[in-house]
Amino acid sequence: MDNICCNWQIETKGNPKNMNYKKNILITGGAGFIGSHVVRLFVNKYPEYHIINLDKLTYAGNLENLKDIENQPNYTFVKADICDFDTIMSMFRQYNIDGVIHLAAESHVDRSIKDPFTFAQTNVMGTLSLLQAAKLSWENDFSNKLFYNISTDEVYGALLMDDSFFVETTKYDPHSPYSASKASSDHFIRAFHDTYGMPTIVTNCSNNYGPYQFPEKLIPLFINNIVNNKPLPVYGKGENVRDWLYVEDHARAIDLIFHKGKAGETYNIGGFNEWKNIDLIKVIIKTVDKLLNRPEGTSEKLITYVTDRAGHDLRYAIDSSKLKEELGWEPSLQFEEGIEKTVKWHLENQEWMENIISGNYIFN
Ligand code: NAD
Ligand code: TDX
Repeated sequence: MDNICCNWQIETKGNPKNMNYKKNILITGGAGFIGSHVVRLFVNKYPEYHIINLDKLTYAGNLENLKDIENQPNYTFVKADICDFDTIMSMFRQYNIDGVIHLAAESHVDRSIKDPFTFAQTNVMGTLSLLQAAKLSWENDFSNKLFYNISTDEVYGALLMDDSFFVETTKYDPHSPYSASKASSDHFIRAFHDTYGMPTIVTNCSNNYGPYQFPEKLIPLFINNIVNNKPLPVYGKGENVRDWLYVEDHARAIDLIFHKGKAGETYNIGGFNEWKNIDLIKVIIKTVDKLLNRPEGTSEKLITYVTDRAGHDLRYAIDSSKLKEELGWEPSLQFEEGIEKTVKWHLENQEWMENIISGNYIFN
């Protein structure tokens, strides 16, 4: 297969020791929000594994997210594009990869509405490039191998305002270019399982929040705007419902599923934690005002209703009973606790946000 897109100069950082690691795990998108939590968890918890974090460092990739583990001996960073098939092939060979946890993606719905092409390129063609490289490197001997794709609840479409949930068998019905591209990548994962027998797992998770989330997403954007007394752009009437999960709970689920999940299966991940946007925004306002010693309700005046997102899905709600019943996973944090932790982290790490806003965060 020819390179799907341009050649990418491979740059590595870290300590690729020639040790006999028990597993060599490729984590893609590890410099992003969720990926950085997954990399941190695996590097710290499994010194017997070599963790190779492959990331292109798009606007959303930030190596500051991983400062605390970058010098660990079992960690290697590789700057590369998942669409660059030749580079990915040589990575698989060089590091003898036996497990993939694939998070690299274009992840923001609003950007997908403006630029769907990039989403198809990275999320569909990039995933295919990784799958094909894994298949060829593993030479159709898939014993002790796993390709694990991190997906989203948005592939299932939108729910009504009733008591329905997305379950693992819900038919895919994506509406945004983002969710269409993620649905397509999930289909390719399952096609490689069904056609070639590759051991694959797909998990579909609800909205994540927590430290290191890029401030284009609702929660970090609004925390930063409240701190700086800037308007809070609420799409439509603020009536849309999202189901929120603290990012470290997602990372714990990924760890569990990577080790105990069954190949060929799909697992939904979510905390049964639905919030109407406007109610969630009021919780954020209350928490930031409290922690900044402002009188309660001070920042409510910042709420500004703006034109709705095109094709805005009304409601998402994940039923994660399968994961609880089969593997025993449950979220550890109550929502108010998670929001308070997230706001505190932002107040204590304002430099992280300032570096993003000033553009000083890009790796070079
Ligand atoms: P993010 O945008 O914060 O991070 C994405 C990372 O992928 C960045 O580090 C970026 O540099 C990297 N990347 C992008 N294009 C690349 C390419 N071509 N080659 C290599 N690296 C590339 O995203 P996130 O919110 O951390 O989401 C991670 C994954 O989890 C995505 O697949 C997303 O669809 C999925 N997901 C996210 C959520 C959520 O609420 N954020 C929920 C469910 C599933
Ligand atoms: O400024 C805003 N105003 C607003 O009202 C923004 C950025 C968002 N919103 C609304 C849109 C959504 O209903 O808030 C809700 C959450 O929006 P986002 O943070 O953009 O998340 P969402 O579109 O729900 O998608 C997220 O969760 C699922 C992630 O970005 C995806 O990567 C993940 O798959």
